[in-house]
Amino acid sequence: MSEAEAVVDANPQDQSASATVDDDPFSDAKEAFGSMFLSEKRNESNKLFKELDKDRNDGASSEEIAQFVASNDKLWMLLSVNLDQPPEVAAKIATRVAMELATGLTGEEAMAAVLSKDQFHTFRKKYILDPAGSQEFFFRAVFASFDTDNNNVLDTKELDQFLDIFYKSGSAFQGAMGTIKLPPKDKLHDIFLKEFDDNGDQELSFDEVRMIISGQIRAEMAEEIEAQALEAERLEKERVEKERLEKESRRKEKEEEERKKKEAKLQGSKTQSKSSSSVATSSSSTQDGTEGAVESTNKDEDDGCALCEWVAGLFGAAPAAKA
Ligand SMILES: [Ca+2]
Ligand SMILES: [Ca+2]
Ligand SMILES: [Ca+2]
Repeated sequence: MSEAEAVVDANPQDQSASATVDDDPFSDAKEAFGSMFLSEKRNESNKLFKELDKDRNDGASSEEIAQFVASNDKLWMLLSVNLDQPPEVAAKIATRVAMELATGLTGEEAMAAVLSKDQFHTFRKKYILDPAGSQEFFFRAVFASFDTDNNNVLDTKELDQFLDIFYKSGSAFQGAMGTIKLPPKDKLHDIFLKEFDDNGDQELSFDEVRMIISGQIRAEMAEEIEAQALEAERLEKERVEKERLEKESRRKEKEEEERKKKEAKLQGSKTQSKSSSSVATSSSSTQDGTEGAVESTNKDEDDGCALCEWVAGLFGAAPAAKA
């Protein structure tokens, strides 16, 4: 196992900034001279930098920062828990965000950069040691985890995945909308673009959705979304009712059709019965033998109605008359 792997595999808690310094009983003495000129935090940063700079080129590559991030669970644990990401995925996202924030570059450029000791310290002071900064780091990591193509804006597909977090029960972001009832997702998608896409490029940057990710959604915005949600609900109810009425009217039409069909059939039968009534009546007394068979063949058509029985009786009479 290489030294680098050993750092990653060790308990992350033991590798945190303060633990590393405190574990060395001589650290104060060793750094005493430097401390006269540099702050304690700066000394800690320098020590950490020396540890993470495995190839000793006085620069921190993204691979070296990746190992530093992996050993600082504070940088990725929240992301892993809140977005249900495996630790290694969350750590990878956190590394990208760290490189971007430390260099001021984006995407591939940031990952290809090498951090100086100063850049590392500035990043550590601003985004790890400062509570507000570490919250900002988390929000940026949340955004980054949805910006899957690393271009720093959420396109349509990425925004859809981002919106899912508001519908997931138990998600910390569910509360970001307060207690409002969310509209269907395609509707929320439109609302988000309408409300947050300040530059109108149909994509959302971190700054455009910062309010949402940080849960500082404006009150009137929540009201607007709720109003739109209620309107969407009303329209949906209207649609369902309309569908029900249409179905009902189709059913009635069909019933009417059936009724007319039967009536026509009945008319036809009456006509037939009129023309053959004399024969039927005259032969009715001799029909006992064939009646059962005829009744059973007519049963397939319509079961058990008085009219059918009556019709069956008529037809039952006819063949016998021929015979
Ligand atoms: Ca290095
Ligand atoms: Ca993107
Ligand atoms: Ca935009």
